[in-house]
Amino acid sequence: FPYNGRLGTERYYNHEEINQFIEDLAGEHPRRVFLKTVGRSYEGRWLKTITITNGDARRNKNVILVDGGFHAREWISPAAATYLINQLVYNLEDNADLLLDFDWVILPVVNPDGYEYTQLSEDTRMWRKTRKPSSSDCIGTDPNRNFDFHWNEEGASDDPCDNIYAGAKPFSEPEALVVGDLIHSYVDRGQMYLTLHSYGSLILYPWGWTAAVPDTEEDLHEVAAAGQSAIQEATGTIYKIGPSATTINYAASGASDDYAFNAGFPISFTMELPFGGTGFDPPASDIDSIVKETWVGIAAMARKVIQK
Ligand code: ING
Ligand code: ZN
Repeated sequence: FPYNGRLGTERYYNHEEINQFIEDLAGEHPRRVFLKTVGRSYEGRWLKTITITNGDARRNKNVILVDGGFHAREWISPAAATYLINQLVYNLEDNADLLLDFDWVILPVVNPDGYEYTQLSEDTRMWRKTRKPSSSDCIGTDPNRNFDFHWNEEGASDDPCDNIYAGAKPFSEPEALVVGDLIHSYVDRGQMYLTLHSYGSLILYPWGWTAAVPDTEEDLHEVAAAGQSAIQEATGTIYKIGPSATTINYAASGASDDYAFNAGFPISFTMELPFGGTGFDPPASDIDSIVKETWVGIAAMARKVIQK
């Protein structure tokens, strides 16, 4: 398949490989691909964004901001981000419209400490959180409960031993703060924020912190529906779409999609990739079909944003 690019879909890659990949891309395409170091994880891993443009040097283009790897065990998420990068860099022909209207900014692994930890052994494979010690013996904070918007109100925990521990304070985790800073630095041009999680085959939009829905729910729904139907047409996979608080069975505050939406991204989604038969650990042989399907949905949503 010609567009799998430098990092293919035959296996999962570690954080260093993914960082090397985006660095190489920027080196090879200096006029249209840009690398930026935006922070460091608790354990000192570099957080780098890749910005992909068509090189037309038009300033102040609209931006789509995408991140993956918030939760350590959700391996398919960085894989989907990697595939999206391959598409936007290598498949200019099919994606010309998506790069005419947007610059794409991607942070493929938000929580590399957790991601690396899950690769150590079977015992650590299901880790979700960051790896920064807390006030107790338990380690880590849920980075998707750590954002400074209705922090720790609903569906988040004060207990450092819980998987949804909100942290000692908003943005206590350097990784979450980096994403918060990215959201602010691109919000003026930001048309869509997309955070990739697994699993559940869902496209979720705000709010997560309350069952109330935003005034602009129709817009959110319309864009999500474009992704949903493109995916169903392509593979038959049925995604559910809706506000996160009522579409999954729990409200949750302090998540990044609510934060981005509140900051001013008019479209903001958490995309929960499919169960894939095994949940958090689809076999490597399933990566290819899942990430291609995901890309179909993302491209359709971006095109719907262009039309609006
Ligand atoms: N699911 C998300 C989580 O952080 C979510 C669901 C999305 C909650 C948006 C709140 C807001 O719990 C996974 N799989 O992590
Ligand atoms: Zn997640």
